[in-house]
This record gives sequence, structure tokens and C-alpha cells, in this order.
Amino acid sequence: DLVRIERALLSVSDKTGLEALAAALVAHGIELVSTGGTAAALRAMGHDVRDVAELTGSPEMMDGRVKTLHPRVHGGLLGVRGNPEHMAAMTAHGIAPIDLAVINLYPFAATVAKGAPREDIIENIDIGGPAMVRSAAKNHESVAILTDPAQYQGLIDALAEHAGATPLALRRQLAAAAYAHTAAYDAAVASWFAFADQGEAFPATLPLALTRVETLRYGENPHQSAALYRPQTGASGVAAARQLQGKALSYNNLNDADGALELIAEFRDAGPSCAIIKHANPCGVATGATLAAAYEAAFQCDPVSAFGGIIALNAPLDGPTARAITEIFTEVVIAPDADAEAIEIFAAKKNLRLLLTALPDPRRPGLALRQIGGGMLVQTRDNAAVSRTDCTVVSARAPSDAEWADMLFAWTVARHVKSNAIVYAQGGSTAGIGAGQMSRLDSTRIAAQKAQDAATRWGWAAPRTVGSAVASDAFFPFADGLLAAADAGATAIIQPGGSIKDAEVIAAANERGLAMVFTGQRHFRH
Ligand code: 93A
Repeated sequence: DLVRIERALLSVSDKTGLEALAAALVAHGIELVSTGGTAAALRAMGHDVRDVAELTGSPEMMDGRVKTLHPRVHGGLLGVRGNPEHMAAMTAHGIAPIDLAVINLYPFAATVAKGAPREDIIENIDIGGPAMVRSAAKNHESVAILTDPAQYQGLIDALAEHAGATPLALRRQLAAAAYAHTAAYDAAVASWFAFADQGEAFPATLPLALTRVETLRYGENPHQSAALYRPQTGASGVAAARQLQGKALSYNNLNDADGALELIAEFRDAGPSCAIIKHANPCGVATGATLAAAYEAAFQCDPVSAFGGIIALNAPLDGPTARAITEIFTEVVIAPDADAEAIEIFAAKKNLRLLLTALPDPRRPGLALRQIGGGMLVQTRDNAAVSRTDCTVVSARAPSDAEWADMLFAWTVARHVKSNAIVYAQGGSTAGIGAGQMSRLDSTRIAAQKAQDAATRWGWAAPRTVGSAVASDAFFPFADGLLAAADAGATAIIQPGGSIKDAEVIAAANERGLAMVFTGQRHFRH
């Protein structure tokens, strides 16, 4: 299964690594054939190269749109060696076998990413390159195909080991990579057409071009395996964060860090803020005069859950905050940046991962995908927000300014809590969070219980739910949840409204002297 390489066709936009590869090919006496730019680069390195135009007897034409689309190229790549008919056709039409193709494609994604005009983007759709990649890969029984400079060294080593030949196992592996490469390339093109050019929210076929970043130690559980993928360009968020220290991130770390970053991004324009996440739900969120104060306030909300949590910050991690964080065990800290003092403090905690990445725009558009049995559910991401002016006061008593601030803070956090979500907040900090219950009443009670636990733990005279505002991610279907919040000491309620029992719920609020506003917007999150 060894095939000796006699002739190689090189046509590469990215000339990285070309020099070492060409030198190895020439050293094995391999003939080089190339397209214009690649041939020029090889000649500049001092190599003899045949122009593809000479091989085809047809010049490169139409601004290079047609240069390798020719039977002498595709016949040389596709002809089955040892098949008498194929060999006869090759002889009859002057087709010489090509045993190695080195192709990398016009930089389509990079052209889109740099904001090039439409004509440039279209011109960077490579046609001849993918055709050759697919021809060579199909004929991997005889032909080797390289599509990425990262593969060059493997081929150089194989040629050295096998006296200028390639083994079948390598050719098969390269063929698999080649089709993955053209599939991702076409997905990027299709994606640009669908989303950018045609402005479609939901194209008939979903073009996904995701590249594996790394395999992870394991998945959600140790018996599951897992990997991280991200788009080829425009990578942002947790998948593109820079890890400064700590052991490798796990699947759950990445999932929680994502939730933490999305939540803290809501506080981009607020003062120093901190969110602590556990099992994809916040267990404490706060703003403060300093970042360390914000962390302390967030931690106080539910110190038991915060143990082993994921912390997101909206400002560069500083020394005092780093010192406070290292007092307990934390899995991951994610922040826009970190100063030298903080980095030094963290360095002593070998297992603590520190991730740095810019805060994303919480209002950005995008799609959210979820796998279900046999398919995918796709929706636009929940990028909505409400301000004071979007809300309608429905209670007899209007909220005070402090209550407005607490309500909007609680509402912002509630949108990042799994439904049914109930969040009590006071003075720029969560007082109690109830997440993921099947009954809204249970979430309301659990959040109040957490606040009571915190008060007991810290020796406070009363839980911070007393005098708080409470947010509910969806309407109260009955008055019972609202009454439970009132019993816990909440004085203001923010919720979407829209229940057929709204009148009953409003009457209960008025009876207990609560201020209540409707947002008109629901934020389920599952
Ligand atoms: O415009 S093309 O789609 N038409 C072709 O026939 C063709 N053949 C190779 N682009 C084509 N290529 C691409 O040219 C290769 O995929 C490679 O990216 C690039 C190399 O051109 P040069 O050697 O002139 O730099």
C-alpha cells in the first residue's frame, strides 16, 4: 500500500511551510507542478517548477477563475492506477498521473472577517481548489492530499521513512481531513450567503462550519467523552477565551463559564460587578463600590453554593478581589483582564483556571441551537432587555426609585436563571435565587429560604429579602407565589403579567401594599 510520489501539484494561497515541504519533495526527486503564484514562490526558492498552464496546454484565464479545471489536472488526480481503461484514457489524452496534491483554498472566511466588499468576497470563493481537493481525496488509494500546512511535517516524515512513498493509512487519514475541509469551506460560503447576503434568519439548510478546538477530558459526566468546537472565524466568548493558568477546562466548566460571562455582560456599563455560577445557575450576583466588594456581596448571597463555583467579573481582576476569591475553592474565574498582582496571587492556586476575554454585547443578535431527538431546535437568542420606561405600573402604589433599581437588577439576573426563576434583590445585590423548579411557588419559597440561610450564616438580624424587590421570569399564575414573596418581606414585584388571573394577583399586591410592574416580556430559560 505504499505509493511512490513522482509528481506533485501545489496550489496554495497560504504559503506557510511551503519552503520546507518543497525542499523535501525535491530531495526525493519529485516533479513540481504549480499555479501562477505558487510557481513564482517556488521559483523564488530556487526550485524547478512546471506551470500548470504548460501541463494543460491552456492558459490561466478569467482572472484565474479557470486555471486547474482541466482533464489533464483532474484526470491526473482521478485516474485509477492499474485500471486498464483509465490508464489507456490517460495515455490517449496525454494525462500524467499526479500522486500528491498540496492545496489550500482562497481565504474566504478571512475575507469576510476583514469586512471586504461583496465583489472581493465572491472572488474569494475557490472553485478549482476544492475540486482538486475532492478529486485527490476520492482517489486516495493512489493520491495523497494536503490541505493544511499543519499536515506538511507528517508527510515529510512519511517520505523520509518510506523512500519518497506514502502509506495507505496516511492517505486515508488525509482524505478524511480533506473532505472535512471542503465541507467546512462550503458551509462558510453557504452561511455567508444565507445570513449576511440574503439576511435569512432561518435558512432552508442550516450551514454550520465548526472546527474542533480541542477534545475535553470528559463530558458532562466522566463516562461521556466530549470536545469543544467553534466557528473558523469571528470566534468570541468563552470558546475563544485565553486561559492564563490552571488545569484543562472541563465540559461543565465551559458551560458554566459561558453562563457566567453572558450574565456579567449585562453589567457591562454598570460599576464593578460579579456573578457566581453553579450548575449553570447564578447563586450570587452583585455590584459594589469596588470589585472586591462586589465579589463579597455576591458571595454572601449563597456561600454554600458558591463553593467550587465559576466567577465572572465585568472589570479587570485586581489584587484585593483575587485575594478574596482564593479564600475558598473556586473552579474558574473569567474576566476581561487581570493585573499583575492578581496574576501573582492566583499563581499559587495551581488548579484555579483564569480565563480572559472581552465581554460580549448582550444585545447582539444570533441563533441559539438545542439538540432534540432526531433534530435541532433553532431560535433567535434571547437578547431582549427592559428599561423602566418599558414597564407598566399596575399596583395602586408606585415603586420608589430604590425599588425600581432593585426590580430592574433582579429582572436582569432572573433572565439568566433557569425557569421557573425567582430572584430577590436589594441594594445592587441578589438576596435569594430560586431556580429550575416546576412550580413558581416552590422557586419563590426556595429563594426566600436561601436568603434566610444566608442571614443565619452571617448573623444578620433579618434576611435580605426584607425590603427587597422580587423578579419572576414569567407571570404568577395565581396569587400564592406573590403572597409567599410578600411573606418573605419583598415590597416590590417585577413580572411579565398576562395571566388570566392578573386581576387577582394585582388585588393581592394592593392588599399587601406591594408595588408591582409588568414588563410585558417573558424570559423562560430551560
Ligand atoms: O479561481 S479558482 O477557483 N480556479 C481554479 O481553476 C483554481 N485552481 C487553483 N482558484 C483556483 N485555485 C486556487 O488558487 C487554489 O485553491 C489556491 O488557493 C490558489 C493558488 O493560486 P496561486 O498559485 O496563483 O497563488
